[in-house]
Amino acid sequence: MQITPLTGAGAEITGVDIRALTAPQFDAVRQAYADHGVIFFRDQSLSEEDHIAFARRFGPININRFFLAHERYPEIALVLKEKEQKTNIGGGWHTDHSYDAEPAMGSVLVARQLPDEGGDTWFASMYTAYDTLDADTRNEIDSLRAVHSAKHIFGSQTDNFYKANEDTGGRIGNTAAADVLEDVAHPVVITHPLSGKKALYVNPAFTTRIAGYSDEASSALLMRLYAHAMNPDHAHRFKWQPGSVAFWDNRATWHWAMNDYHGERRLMHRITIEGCALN
Ligand SMILES: O=C(O)CCC(=O)C(=O)O
Ligand SMILES: [Fe+2]
Repeated sequence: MQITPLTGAGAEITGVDIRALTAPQFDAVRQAYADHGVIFFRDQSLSEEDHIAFARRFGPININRFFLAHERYPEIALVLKEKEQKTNIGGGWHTDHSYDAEPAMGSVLVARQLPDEGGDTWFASMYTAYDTLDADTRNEIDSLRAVHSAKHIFGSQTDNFYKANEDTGGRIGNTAAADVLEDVAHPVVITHPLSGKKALYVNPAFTTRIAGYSDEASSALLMRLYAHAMNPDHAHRFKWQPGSVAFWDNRATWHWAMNDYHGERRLMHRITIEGCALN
């Protein structure tokens, strides 16, 4: 088994069948995941059961409240864009689940049907984003907290790339679940629960404000942090192939699913693993 760091973010793990990881291989995979924030595998052949079994080795599975589920396996959420649909899921920089008090650890995404060209996913390292901030900004944000919400993204009153309208074909199964979610606050800089490294933990989709700042100061700081975190030097563009698997950590990375394959169908199976409160 070989672990190769990639440009920008993440690492590729080769020479391994993730259906049959030995205990030492599993430990090495988990360490690579903690160190790099996202890991990629190629040429895997996972059935739905294999996918579930791999995810379960990392923790309990989070059943998604908003996305459509696989018809036989409720643990698997469908990340689907049909031929005739124009918007996709995740088409902007974000990290999943920051609107929860205990945000999910991450997701294992398996490619099931890919367009001939396009449909890549970008991942950005929030370890690198934090480490490369100037010292004054790091000092300013080290003790701040930010508020996160899902209402404006998944709720019934939204109008954005996730919306369950005729175009998205009701991909978001349950907007009412988002309407009743309480907003939560997390530190702007977290100590990552697996690696112990510091990571920037705000994101353009779900973070609504810096706690205790005026609207103006809050937007100014968030815009500055986002502009820095979006630097392509901190990101890796992953090109999917049949058999590709990506496993990202929501606390150490952002991701962005490109929407450049209109007229073709793309189907991914996603399993999300529970996380913990962040400090
Ligand atoms: O389709 C993808 O590549 C990722 C979509 C996304 O944002 C997610 O599954 O959380
Ligand atoms: Fe996502």
